[in-house]
Amino acid sequence: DLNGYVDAKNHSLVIGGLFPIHSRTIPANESILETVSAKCEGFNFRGFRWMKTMMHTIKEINERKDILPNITLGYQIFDTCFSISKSVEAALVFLTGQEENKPNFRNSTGAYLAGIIGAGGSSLSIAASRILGLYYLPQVGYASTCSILSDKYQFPSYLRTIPSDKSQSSAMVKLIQHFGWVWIGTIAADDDYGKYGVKNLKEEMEAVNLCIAFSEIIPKVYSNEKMQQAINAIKYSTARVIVLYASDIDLSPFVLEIVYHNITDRTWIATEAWITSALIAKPKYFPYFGGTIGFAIPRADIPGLKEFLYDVHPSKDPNDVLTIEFWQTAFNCTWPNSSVPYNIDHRVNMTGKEDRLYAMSDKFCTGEEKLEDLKNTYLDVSQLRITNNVKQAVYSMAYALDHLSRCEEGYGPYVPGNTCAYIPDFEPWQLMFYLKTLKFTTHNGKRIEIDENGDVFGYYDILNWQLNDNGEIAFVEVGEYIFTKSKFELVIKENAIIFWNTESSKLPHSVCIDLCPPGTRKGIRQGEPICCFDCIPCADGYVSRDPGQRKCDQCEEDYWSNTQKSECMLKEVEFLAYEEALGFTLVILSIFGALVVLAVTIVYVIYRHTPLVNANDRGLSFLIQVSLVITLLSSMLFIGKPYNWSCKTHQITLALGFSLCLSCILGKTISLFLAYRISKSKTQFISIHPLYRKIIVLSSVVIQIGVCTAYLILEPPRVYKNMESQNIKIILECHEGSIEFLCSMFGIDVFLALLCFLTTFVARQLPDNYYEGKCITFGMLGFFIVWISFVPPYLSTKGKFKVAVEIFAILASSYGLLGCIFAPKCFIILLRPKRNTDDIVGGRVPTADK
Ligand code: TCR
Repeated sequence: DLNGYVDAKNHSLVIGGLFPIHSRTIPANESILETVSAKCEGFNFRGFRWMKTMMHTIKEINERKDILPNITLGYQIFDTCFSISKSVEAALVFLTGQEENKPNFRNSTGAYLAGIIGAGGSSLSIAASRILGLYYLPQVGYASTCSILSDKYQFPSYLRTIPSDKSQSSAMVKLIQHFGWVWIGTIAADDDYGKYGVKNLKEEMEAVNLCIAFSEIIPKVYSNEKMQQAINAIKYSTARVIVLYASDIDLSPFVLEIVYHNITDRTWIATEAWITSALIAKPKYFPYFGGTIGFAIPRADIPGLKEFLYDVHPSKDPNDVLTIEFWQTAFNCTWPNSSVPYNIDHRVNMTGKEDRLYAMSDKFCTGEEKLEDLKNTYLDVSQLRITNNVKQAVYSMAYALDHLSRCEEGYGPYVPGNTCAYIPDFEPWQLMFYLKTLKFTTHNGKRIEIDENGDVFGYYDILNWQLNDNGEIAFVEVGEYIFTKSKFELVIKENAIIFWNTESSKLPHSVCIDLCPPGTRKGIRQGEPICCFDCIPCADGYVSRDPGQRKCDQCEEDYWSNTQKSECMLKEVEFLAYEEALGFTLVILSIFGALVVLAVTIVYVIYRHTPLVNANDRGLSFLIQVSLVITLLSSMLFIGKPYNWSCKTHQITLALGFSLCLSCILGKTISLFLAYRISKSKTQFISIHPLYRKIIVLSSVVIQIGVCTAYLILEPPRVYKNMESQNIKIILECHEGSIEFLCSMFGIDVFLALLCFLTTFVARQLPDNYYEGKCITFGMLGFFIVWISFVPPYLSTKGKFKVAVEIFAILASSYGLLGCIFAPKCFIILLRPKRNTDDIVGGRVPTADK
């Protein structure tokens, strides 16, 4: 029941071969289950070519004089129908010689079986190898790439001339990283090739923090439900780049499904199994699969193969059912009198989506059909990749046999005794010995070295599907991946990729979530892949400068985050500056005040001989004016950037200014007070001696100076950067140093002010030409009101406004005193000179000492 070819006559040694000449077995009819081998369908031109290549290679080897000169090789080839069952069946036939149930390595042809080439797909090779491995029968694969076949414990006699998928998976990861994709979908065939391939890929991707968006399986036997699951995953995922790990044969129904659902705008990463497959690379699929990028094993030219392939005709052998089927399928006709049934597709109908590989035809074949006219995979020798592997697999077997045949007794490899093995009756493991360490150079100068795992290294071409001028799909080489045991190198020729199958025709962008922009950080989503995350804005005072940061960095001292949280900015320094309107106005006010005081002084100097000026101590009046200038100008020390010196001076000048001013006023009010007491007791008016007044003034100023000096020495005020009250600003302010000292300093002033008030209040009734008593009472009242009302705003404001409030209070109280003490007097001096006399108007003038 196995289809195939045998050429064993006159040969003592044959090589077995397993090729997928059909794509699938026909599902058995359940009502008549018999123990017969399944029938096959879906003629596979590519497999047919591979098989022909094996025949051609054996022919070539037999013709060569340098390899196996005295031995001609035969072959026995079976069609695996791309199915495990057929492969196992074939393996058993190889071993048992069909009827016999005990292996004797003399196969059904009667010749010795050296080893087996094949099978195509990994699952088939694995299945066959499990049996062949039992007897250590050498098996050289040409297309099975599954990574577990490297495991010599499980597959002791398996070798291959194609690199393992381990290499391809790492190449894919490099490619994915190269293009900056991180969110990848995977689709695998439901076999060892697909599943192990995706497993390897997954592991490699996880190692470099790439994520799998979805991982789906294409069913082997068409099932609408399973197919829809895969299709939906593709449709609804944000992954724009998808790895497709499957053989082309398994892929065809999936491709139809993609076309049916009109899924475009995806970039497919192809494995070497379908990148150059004529089944998929059809121009009609280009809108869906254009731009596919993937790996291919190197292409080679095989001299003489083309002629050998063309040398095929069904009339040569009426029993050659495969050739007849080939002819029928290729030319879409029926060979007369043949037992080969015309190909019918038994696959489950894909309801309207069917892409019948073979259409019915009642046309008879004439035998005159021209192969030259045919555009067929079988005859296309432009992409010989796996085909070349078949050739190398046959050659490995031949070279191993050749080495074995050249063994010299006594120098042989087998211990003990350094014995040799002889063709034809050697043990399989004896040939394995030569195969395991095989190194040879191919017809096109490539080196093949089979390592201890039965694997080879080499390189992959990176191909890209582009449309050429004829409207056909061209496999454009856009780079390569070179790998040896220690070296892995990916080279991509970026400008060779002229087409991307995306809406924008630009490089696709496949991420779950875009990199977090500066100002945010990655926030892990519980239970989701690491490529899907939230972008959480940084907290105040923290920034992330680069996109994709995992955490935000805290700004250094004096720095604060900007509103976007992307940069630390120097904090704004706040103080009451001269330049700004508020500061400027205050400066003007204080200078103006000082000028007014100066004007009063000038008036006083000019009229220094008039009674008014001389009344109640001229010297004190001048001192008051001086002290008012000091207090008014001291307010300017509060403005501008605070320094340690300005913090120290401003409070002290202010306190000193006020104590001087108030003590002078006290000097005056005491005179008035005494005058009043005397007027009450009707005794002779005695004025207080000027010396006492000076002593009062001096002593209070000296006390004040003492307190100030102690303050400055013990706990002086200093500049203080206030960062707590506002994050984005540094408030430069003066720290008092010691509150106690400050209070006692101003306490003295308050005490003086109280004394002034009390003394004048008592004496306010005193008849007075110049209303001095009343004015001072009034002035003192004003002074109190200003400073009492100063407290609440001072406590409730911050930063520069606090300073402004204080300056206002200083200015207001100074202006108040100026206005109350000197304004009425200047008024009289300048505008009512008649009243500037010694005469008493309605009372006694307290005569000041002259
Ligand atoms: N390894 C696949 C089968 C396969 C194949 C191919 C089939 C490969 N390359 C080309 C047809 C054409 C790579 C496997 O199953 O291991």
